[in-house]
Amino acid sequence: MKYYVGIDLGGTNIAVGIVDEKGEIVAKKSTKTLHKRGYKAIVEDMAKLYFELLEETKIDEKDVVSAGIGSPGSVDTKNGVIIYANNLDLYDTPIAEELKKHINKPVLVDNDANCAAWAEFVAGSAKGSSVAVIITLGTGVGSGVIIDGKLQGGFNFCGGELGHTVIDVNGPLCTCGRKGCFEVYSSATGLINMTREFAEKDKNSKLWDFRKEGEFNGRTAFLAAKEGDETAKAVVEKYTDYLAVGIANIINIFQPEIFVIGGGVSNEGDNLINPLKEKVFSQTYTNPNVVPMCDIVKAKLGNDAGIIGAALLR
Ligand code: BMX
Ligand code: ZN
Repeated sequence: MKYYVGIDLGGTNIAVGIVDEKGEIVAKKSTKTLHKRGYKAIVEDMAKLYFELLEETKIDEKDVVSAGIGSPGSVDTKNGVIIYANNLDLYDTPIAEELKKHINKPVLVDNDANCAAWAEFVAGSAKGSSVAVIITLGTGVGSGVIIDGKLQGGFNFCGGELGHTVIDVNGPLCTCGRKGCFEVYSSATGLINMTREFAEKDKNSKLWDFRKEGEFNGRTAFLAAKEGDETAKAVVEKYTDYLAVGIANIINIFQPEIFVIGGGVSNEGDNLINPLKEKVFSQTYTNPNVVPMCDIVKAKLGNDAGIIGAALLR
């Protein structure tokens, strides 16, 4: 059996996993990113976790073929360099070269959402499709576009950032500098902001009561809506409306065979996806009664997609 190392470099955690030929995680470990310490210390921790995993699984290092890293931001996949990841303070960072100093294997690097998309394409919900789009609803809205078996990054590796297409020109400022990006509304962060905004205006609502230790999270509105709270239902409705606009825009551009939704918010499952589908298909340029249309589905690999996709990068 051959093995591959997958590393998911996030704003909060670094997760390292050993993945087998079938795309299944054999073992994984994580530690805090603490990005202020710089990339060399971060990479040292990646290697440390890898060697601990080898030890624990008794996998022979000779059977490990390659390693892959998924990072937020723009990645020069040809040279294994993080061009720009503002949330990690990384610019022009030769991360593949650095990891190779510790792990003497080929190291590939790609954007985090591209890795998740690749995992879904190779071993998850988008398996076998000709054109697939995957979005992740997490801290941001990440995305990966796969056409004829290839991730699309544009000529300068910075393409396919669907989270930074504008939905409202007068909307709130996005971290990318534009106003009203898809990410501002449809990320888990956007959902939490929306939840807080509605709840603060209606402190008699269940939505307000459903705070956990004074905080809202990505589940609060959905949970309170299930209990029949009108303010919470309004949040879910507004959130789904914006999400549907963003998805319909993407479908109009790519007409993917399959559209996969991942990231924390996708855990709502049918509760989110069924009403969403209705809203999306009422807006796409054509509809399922005229031509075959893509299906919109939940990501299959959940949180592990980042590790699996990074491990399976080729
Ligand atoms: C942002 C952008 C994307 C990333 C996405 C999801 C940066 C640093 N990040 O849109 O490259 O894929 O967030 O990131 O520019 P996550 O943190 O939600 O996984
Ligand atoms: Zn943006």
